[in-house]
Amino acid sequence: MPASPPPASSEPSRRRILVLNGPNLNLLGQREPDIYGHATLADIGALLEARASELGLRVECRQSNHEGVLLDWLQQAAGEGFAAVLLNAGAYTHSSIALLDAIRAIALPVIEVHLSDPSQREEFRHLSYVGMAAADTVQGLGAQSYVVALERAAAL
Ligand code: CA2
Repeated sequence: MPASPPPASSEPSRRRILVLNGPNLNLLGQREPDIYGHATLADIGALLEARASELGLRVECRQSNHEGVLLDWLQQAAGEGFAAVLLNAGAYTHSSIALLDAIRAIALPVIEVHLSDPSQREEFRHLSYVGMAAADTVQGLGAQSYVVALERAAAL
């Protein structure tokens, strides 16, 4: 009797988490290290991949300076098979009712992430439209905010 074929992959399928970064976060590590730290977005991606592997997850990191692109990625996330989204919307956090609506509209949990603690900064950063719809918020821990947010996503 012929041997049955091996499974397509010996690795059990791992839940995928989408990490979205908004405007100017591509500049991380180059300016304002006193506020945002020295880690680049690539460094944060590497940190997340290492922790995701320990947690049995996979991460995919994206960045855009365009509000509409962030909206498209949020709307497509469930269809692309992601289980949750970590979102640092940058300054759109404080201005985008469109992001608030999108987070409310999609079926996936979205965890708001910030490197700094906006509540301890200028008054105009105290309002978060993203936070009004997000399942959770992690802020003020520098690059570690993303890692803690990933751990929260794993626990969901
Ligand atoms: O603390 C955060 O993660 C923020 O989302 C960062 C945003 C800011 O508008 C939010 O209030 C809080 C700004 C990101 C800009 O990133 C830069 C990185 C390097 C140099 C300049 C800006």
